[in-house]
Amino acid sequence: MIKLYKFGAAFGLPETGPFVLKTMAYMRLAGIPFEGIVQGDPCKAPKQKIPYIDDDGQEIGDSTFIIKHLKSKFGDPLAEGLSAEKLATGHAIKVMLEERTYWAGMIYPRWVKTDHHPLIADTFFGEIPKFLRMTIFRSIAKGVKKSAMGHGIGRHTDAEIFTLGLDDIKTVEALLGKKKFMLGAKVAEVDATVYAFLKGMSAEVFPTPIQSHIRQSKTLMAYLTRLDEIVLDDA
Ligand SMILES: N[C@@H](CCC(=O)N[C@@H](CS)C(=O)NCC(=O)O)C(=O)O
Repeated sequence: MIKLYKFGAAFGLPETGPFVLKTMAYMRLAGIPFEGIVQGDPCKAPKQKIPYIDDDGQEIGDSTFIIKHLKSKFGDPLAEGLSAEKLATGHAIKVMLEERTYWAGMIYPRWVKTDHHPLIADTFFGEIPKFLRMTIFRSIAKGVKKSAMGHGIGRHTDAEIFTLGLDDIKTVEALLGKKKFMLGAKVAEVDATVYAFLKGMSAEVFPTPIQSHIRQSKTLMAYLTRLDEIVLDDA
């Protein structure tokens, strides 16, 4: 059975890593069995990022390349019946959420802003003695802040960052409209990404303008409930 290496549940979420939750969601939506293993040390991962999988001794890192591997092995049932235009729409939504909204809605409020540092440090580095924990955590957070500057998101003001993130979330909300799933009545690959990122950004313990928009949106919350029913169990 495929092993999926993940961070694990925390912050009231079934999984803290949005790219892990995306991969878990994809496998559930596509009906691919897997075993989830809590192993959140990026140093052990082939690309030094979580998630990665072990498929019969072959290690593959990066959620997008994992999904490409799964599609080449098991086929692509989630694309059946979808036009090239629909699939392209799904791709554009996926890239927006993974490459921009992630930085505005998750990396910036959790790692660049300092409000939640003690909670994150205690959650991820609880095994480090308390007197050392915040020092080690701050040096990791400094590296993440540098990445946010490199990405570009870290160069904007707080208000600008949340404006960018809200633009993205409102785009997802408008594209979903009254449909059951992002591309229509049938669940598609893009729903794995949309589900994972909306779920992560809606976490109660990390209040942001983006979080409050998601939580107040009947459309988005009903969508999350629909996906929860398919995606969640005890993996
Ligand atoms: N493009 C990667 C992104 C994965 C990613 O950014 N993982 C983060 C956690 S959300 C990580 O492992 N960070 C640890 C690090 O950078 O050291 C994917 O799609 O899997």
